[in-house]
Amino acid sequence: MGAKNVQTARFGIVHFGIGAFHRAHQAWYTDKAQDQKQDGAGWSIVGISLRSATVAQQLNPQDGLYTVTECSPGGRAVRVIGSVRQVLTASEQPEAVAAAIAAPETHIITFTVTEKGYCRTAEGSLDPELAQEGSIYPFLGRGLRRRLDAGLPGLTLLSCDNLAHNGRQLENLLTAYLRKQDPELAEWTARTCTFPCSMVDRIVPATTIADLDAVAAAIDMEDRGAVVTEPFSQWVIEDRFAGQRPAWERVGAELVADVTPYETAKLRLLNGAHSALAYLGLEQGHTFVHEAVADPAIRPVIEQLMRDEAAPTIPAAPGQDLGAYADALLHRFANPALNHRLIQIAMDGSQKITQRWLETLLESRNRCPAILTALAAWLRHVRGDNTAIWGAVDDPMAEALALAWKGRTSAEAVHAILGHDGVICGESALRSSDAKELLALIDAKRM
Ligand code: CS2
Repeated sequence: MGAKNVQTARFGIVHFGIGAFHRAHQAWYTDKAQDQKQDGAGWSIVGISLRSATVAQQLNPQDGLYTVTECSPGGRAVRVIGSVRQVLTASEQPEAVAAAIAAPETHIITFTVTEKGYCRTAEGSLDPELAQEGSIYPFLGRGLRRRLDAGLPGLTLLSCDNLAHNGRQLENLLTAYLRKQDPELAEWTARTCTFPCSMVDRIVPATTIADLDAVAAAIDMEDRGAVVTEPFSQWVIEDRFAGQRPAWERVGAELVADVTPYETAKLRLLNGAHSALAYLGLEQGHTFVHEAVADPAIRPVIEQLMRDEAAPTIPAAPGQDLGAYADALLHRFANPALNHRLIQIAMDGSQKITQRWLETLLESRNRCPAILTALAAWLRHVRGDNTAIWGAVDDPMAEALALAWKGRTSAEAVHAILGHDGVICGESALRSSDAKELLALIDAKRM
């Protein structure tokens, strides 16, 4: 790995949430853009983990270098990535995080902090209880305040999480935080920073010991920061940058005026199908996505969800073929070389199902039996039906969801979870006809 030519960076990106996804996606694009560069401008990333020091311990001793392995039935392709300069652990190095944001060479802050990292209420506004020390907001507030004081320009804050209108959400949430903490900074941020929306796509299973062993055998050295992924990758970015950016479009990223059709299709078809595969698949005893999608009892539900229920709610962009998109997704899900665990996708369902299923249900003019079948499986999952085999429910709302089921009938629980004042619902409460159909499905436990 030492052979990779790491440039002295003149332009910086600060990234919050340097997990496997970022390393296989934005850092991979940035590395490829570096290899293509014609202008001599070097870009590098300071990665930040909010709490855990694990990634810092993996990558810093390797000078930030690590491998991305693309797995397909045809074999494995390994690439060394040299775009990450350093990893900081925010809880231990708050001063270094503020300094990275305030560095004159920093132009962009990117985010993959997962849905729950945005600290939202069920209605989608900032939850002041959650947006405390340790969340992204105080770190952003301190770093941006230093830029203002130093007379430096604003930044592009680019959300790369699976949220609808992710840039707008980040903008609204950060603005709400800053208005309370530092109104002058809120005004400066609104005037000088931009918050583009983006659609990110690449399936990145959590790295296993077997993956690390396979990489070590392939490159003849240990790589503690290795990530594995599929060959496919997509990144569609709203072209709204406050300053400079890497030439990501030279290596496959698409810069567009409006991300909405791509983002909505990805959330409702890919992620919607993924969550359905997770809850239906776990109930059937499957471990991996490729097993669940091959199950003749599950596959028709997935096809119906994507083609008949989600796709008709999406006004496609010119040239966007949603039928072909669904075909391609089924092919990607079937990749047997990936070993993508259903339990990984089942995590944090309370933060995911609104944009993956409930918005389709609300916007659809037709019945959506496949989504309701998946929703019934999720409700059984959070009731605890799968815990004997798959362990405790991993969700920030797990306790509230279990409580909503406790001593209640299915009808009462559905109301407590998905009604107007429900645990997760807010604006996207179920229509009464859907609620009725859902109830029958919960208790029938069949597909
Ligand atoms: C998955 C996503 O874990 C999940 O919830 O649906 O991480 C999915 O693999 C990515 O969005 C694919 O781009």
